[in-house]
Amino acid sequence: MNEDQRLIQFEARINAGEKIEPKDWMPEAYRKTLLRQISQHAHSEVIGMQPEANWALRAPTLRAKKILLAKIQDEGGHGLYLYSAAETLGVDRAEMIEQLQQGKAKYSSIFNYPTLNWADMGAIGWLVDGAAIVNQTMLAKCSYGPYARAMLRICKEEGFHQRQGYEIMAKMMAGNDAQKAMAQDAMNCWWWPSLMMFGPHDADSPHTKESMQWKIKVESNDKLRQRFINRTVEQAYHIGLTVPDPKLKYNKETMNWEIGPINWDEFWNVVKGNGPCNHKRMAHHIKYHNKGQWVRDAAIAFAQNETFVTAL
Ligand code: FAQ
Repeated sequence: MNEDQRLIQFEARINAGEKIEPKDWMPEAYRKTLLRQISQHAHSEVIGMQPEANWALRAPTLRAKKILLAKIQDEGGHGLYLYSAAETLGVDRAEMIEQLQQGKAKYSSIFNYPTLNWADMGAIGWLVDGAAIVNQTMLAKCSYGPYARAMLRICKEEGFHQRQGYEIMAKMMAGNDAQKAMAQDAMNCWWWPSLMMFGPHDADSPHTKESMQWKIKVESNDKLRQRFINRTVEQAYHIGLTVPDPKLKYNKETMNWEIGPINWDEFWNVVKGNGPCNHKRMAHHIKYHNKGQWVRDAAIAFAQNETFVTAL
């Protein structure tokens, strides 16, 4: 078969809902887009541990601390499944990490904001994991088998994370005036950046058309963002939080909550490395990655020794 015939067969398999597996033929552009997206997703999970780790030693109760530690550990696990899924596309983890540390690979804009009080833990769990679930439930239907399967387990864990965050917010909203103000402040800080997590509007998203054609993404950035808004506005009202958007209004015909304009200058500024914590996040990652070199060396030495002993 020539390249054109292979492409026709590949697209027919995708249209029939089949999963593409690592050893199957795939267009180079499909492999590249998947590698970009999955590795960026993996980096996001790992960098996303940092804002929460800030509170691991300061959680208000032992129960809250145990839950937060379990959540942070889950995020590390998500990073590992995703690096493994990306490795099936022919690039190893060390190279992906090098690309991250050199600024050649992105991670989610959301993790460049600071976590200054306990309510920020609530907002991350409720809003950030809530947005991640909406996006990842869609990605569980992705045409690439290893990515879709990694998403199934990740989504189950994100469901627990979202409830953990909502519980923190609900408890603070049932507390005293100072606690209510902290929760509202966290809502004000995280609402807009959470909406930005879904990426630029469809008309400004260079990758959406091709990614949807190949079912890497099965729904667009705007559609997912709207689903998240509809869900979250109701949850906010339920516990007495105000959505920080004076233009927010319900459209009875479309049954959607319509929002005011998103500040895309802020988004691109953060993506380009100028957010409040970009520098801090990367410096921390590099420092502890270097500190962990002995663990990687020991693992390699152990594996080589095992091979040597087995060969004997
Ligand atoms: N941040 O054409 P599109 C989590 C970039 S995990 C930074 O729309 P695409 C769990 C995009 O890469 C959260 N960059 O691109 C957790 C592209 O640049 P490039 C992470 C962004 O790929 C919770 C350019 O803009 N989730 O939260 C962002 O079709 C708590 C044009 O954009 C994922 O990564 C952004 N927000 O759609 C962990 C999900 N948005 O690459 C710890 C997987 C866009 O050409 C604690 N990823 N860009 O240089 C996706 O679903 C997609 O990649 C999108 C973007 C939807 C993010």
